[in-house]
Amino acid sequence: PEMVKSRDLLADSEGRLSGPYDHRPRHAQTSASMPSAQFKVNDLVFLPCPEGKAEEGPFLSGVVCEAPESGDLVVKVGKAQQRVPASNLRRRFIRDDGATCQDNTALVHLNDATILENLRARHEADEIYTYTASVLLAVNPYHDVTGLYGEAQCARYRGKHIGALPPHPYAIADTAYRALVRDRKNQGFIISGESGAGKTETAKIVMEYLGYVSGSTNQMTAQIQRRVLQAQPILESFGNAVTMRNNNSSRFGKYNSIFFDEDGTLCDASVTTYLLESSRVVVHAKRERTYHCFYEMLSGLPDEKLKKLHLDRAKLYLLLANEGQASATQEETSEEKRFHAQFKDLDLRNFNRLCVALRDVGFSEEDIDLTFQVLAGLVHLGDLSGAERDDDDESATIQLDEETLQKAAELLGIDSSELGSALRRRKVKITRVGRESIHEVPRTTLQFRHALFSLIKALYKRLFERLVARINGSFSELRKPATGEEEVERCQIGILDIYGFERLQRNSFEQLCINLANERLQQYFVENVLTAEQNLYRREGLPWTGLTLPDSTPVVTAIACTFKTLDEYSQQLAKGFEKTSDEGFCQKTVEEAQKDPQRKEVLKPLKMSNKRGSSAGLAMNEGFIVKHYAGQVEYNTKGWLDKNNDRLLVECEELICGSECNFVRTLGDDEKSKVLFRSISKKYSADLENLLKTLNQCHLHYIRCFKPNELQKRSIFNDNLVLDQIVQCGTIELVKIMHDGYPNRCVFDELVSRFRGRFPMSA
Ligand code: AD9
Ligand code: MG
Repeated sequence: PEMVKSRDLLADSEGRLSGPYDHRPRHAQTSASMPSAQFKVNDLVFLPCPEGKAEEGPFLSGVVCEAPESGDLVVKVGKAQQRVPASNLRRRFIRDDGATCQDNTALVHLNDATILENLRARHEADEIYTYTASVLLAVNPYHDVTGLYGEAQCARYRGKHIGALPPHPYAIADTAYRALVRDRKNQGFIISGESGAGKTETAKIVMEYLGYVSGSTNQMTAQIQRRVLQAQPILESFGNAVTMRNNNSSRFGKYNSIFFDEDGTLCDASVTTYLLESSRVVVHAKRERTYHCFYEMLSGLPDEKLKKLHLDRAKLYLLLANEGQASATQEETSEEKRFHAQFKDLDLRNFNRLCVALRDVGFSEEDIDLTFQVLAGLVHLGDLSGAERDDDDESATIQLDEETLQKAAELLGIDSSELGSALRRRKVKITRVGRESIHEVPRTTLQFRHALFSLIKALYKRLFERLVARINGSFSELRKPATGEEEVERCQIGILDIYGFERLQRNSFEQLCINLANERLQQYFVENVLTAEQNLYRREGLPWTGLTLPDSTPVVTAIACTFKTLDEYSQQLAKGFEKTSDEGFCQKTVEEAQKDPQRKEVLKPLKMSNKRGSSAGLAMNEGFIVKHYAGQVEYNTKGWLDKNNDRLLVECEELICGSECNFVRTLGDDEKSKVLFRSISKKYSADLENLLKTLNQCHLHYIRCFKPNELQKRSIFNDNLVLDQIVQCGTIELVKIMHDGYPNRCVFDELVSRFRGRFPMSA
């Protein structure tokens, strides 16, 4: 009856939305001035939970008992009564049949509390999907919801209008597919949400539907379809890992493109990946793991193959254990083993899944063996990492375990003495009286570990890239041979599944890159959905007060400037300038940012919380703070100058390029020009801009994933956690614009021709 048009949203009386950086208490932030006269006795309301009781959730529900003309209202919450200013209240509505809303914009009272209540009730009933106008919200169920997916469901959704059936990614995928066939326009899916929210699963669900709907009309399409789906487990084995927040966390971004010819038949596919977190291969936090493939290999390879690779199923290899295992106590080691034991069965299952997938994508048995051989080589290399030397004795070299060295060298096809000497000594150019000579100097323990880790990281990263290239090659080898005629015009549906926003205990270069991507996508969403919608209203001369939307530009600029400074410093380090340091880079970044009025608002020096340093124990020149749309993150800049350089130490590169094993040799980077520095941040930023350019040519569909709890458990819905995600991702603004806006639109000429003569027209 009384459709309250989202006046009670985040916006204040002038339609201004509180920005994402506003850290006032949430109830102040989300309140709207609403005269108390608007409430009547017996109205159902939500009120903010009092400070200090946050664990009960952000809102309490109550009933208005007294509603005076002016002044506070009296609200009954449970048995108690309390006085509350009207501006703190949100309206609540319970339908007689208790039904939830499939589309948030249809809620009778539209505010953060009712959206939350709707999502919660739907999650409880395993109705995990909810629309918000054209955007699909998905709350991770953390269990397999029976009957939700599969061919029978695909068939149900085929050709139906959005809204005809319960919300589902199939429905959006069907809309996208039909639009592609009808309009011959590229379509894109942006799937976002924080780590563990369900992006990767949702991306697979979308791809499953697209495979289904585009038919397996002939053997080629059926095979491409299978390869698209089978590429996913391969990428997950090599690019996903157990983290604190998600047991299957993607540590790279990916954009899957599926191509269709004129009649909508699947005809090709490709996958682009972004910045694999290569540091995870050599270090990972406690209660986390390195990439799945290592554990899967150890669980799944038959005994005789393991023996050939000199691997022992029961051994806790250093690369597979958390940092510090080299010097761990027995107790720590058994705790670590217990932690790993819980994944044994899953690893075994996934090993088999991986092997099937590799074969399906066209890997020969030899290719598969070689892949595991390289992985095993890395495991043995990793076991050298505990080696040390007497750093007081300048002529001493690292004490490497010969047997381990041999195993690693053999598997990688490298001469073991060459491997040993590259790890033990570095080459130094010395110029004396105009003459240059190369000397070999023993590496310190620190330098040795750096050389070893860079070698392992580079090999793994290139192996991953090689797999991606092979997967892409496997699509093109299926394509019809060119007939000499012009290539048929084809359109694509792209599916973006990128790592979610991250705020860890310790945030490094990788997190800044990940968060930049999220920042850019959020900006894109604001510009292309929210701003575009408002601009349209203005252009059409519709009455619309407008909302002030969050603006990511200052953060994006601040990060771009940070990367520029980082490049300068990384370059200097690569050239061997003694004085270049991570600290110097950090200091310069902060100083530069403080000179710019906009940047200084979003990039700040660390706050010293005590004498020892910042909250993470860092000194001033060891990090900085960035205020992202999704919250404030403290970055630790240790090691960034090196992390930003894609070039491997010359000595190590020579080893790879000189390998006797063909496969390993092709992982070498024999760039003849002796450039010492190749910027990772520059490549990443360029990749990101290219991605956005591609997206720009697509009609976009958004799916927002939500994580209901931090425990990765079913049936738990943490209101505070979900509300934070709703607020951060701009859902509130979206709902407001879509709800107050004009959902049905039609071109003027069409309107006239459709309705001409039906209504008496004046003038
Ligand atoms: V990360 O940014 O890569 O760390 P994602 O990709 O957002 O993250 P993911 O898709 O990996 O999260 O989901 C995490 C886990 O939630 C999965 O491993 C499943 O166990 C669970 N999940 C997610 N979506 C569904 C679903 N639709 N049905 C059942 C699901 N389980
Ligand atoms: Mg993922």
